[in-house]
Amino acid sequence: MNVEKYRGYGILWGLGGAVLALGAGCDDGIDLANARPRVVQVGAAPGSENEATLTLWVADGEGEPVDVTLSWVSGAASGEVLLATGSAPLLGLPTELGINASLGQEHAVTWDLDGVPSGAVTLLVTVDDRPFDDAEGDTYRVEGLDPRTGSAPIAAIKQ
Ligand SMILES: [Ca+2]
Repeated sequence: MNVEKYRGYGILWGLGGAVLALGAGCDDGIDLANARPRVVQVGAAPGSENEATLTLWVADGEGEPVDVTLSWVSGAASGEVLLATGSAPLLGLPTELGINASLGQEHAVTWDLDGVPSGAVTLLVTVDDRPFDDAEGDTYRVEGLDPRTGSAPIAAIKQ
């Protein structure tokens, strides 16, 4: 239900932005454009047994809700990031509160580390603000994150 609620807010924000952009476009020919969402940085902290808390800072120029897809790579091994039971979701993350903050809005999820080798991994983070833009989301790399010992926030680099 919360996802639907946030999407509703996002549509309202989006409409407001579109009206403003149209107004500007009449005078100076600026095209309507959707600012693509981005993940700014990701940190990790050890949690309860075989779990970690992942903290993601997500930004979108229009404050639209953002769907996040997470996977990990460790040497030749890789997999999807599995969310632990009871974790916050990765779909429809609100970004309105971070619209004027350089880091965007902070979100935390709980990662079930079953099957993830010990040591540092590379996280691949795809962020998508569909349905506001039909294009595929952008993917960012976060290198050297250790979910078991914890990592201070690491800057995400666009692929
Ligand atoms: Ca956007």
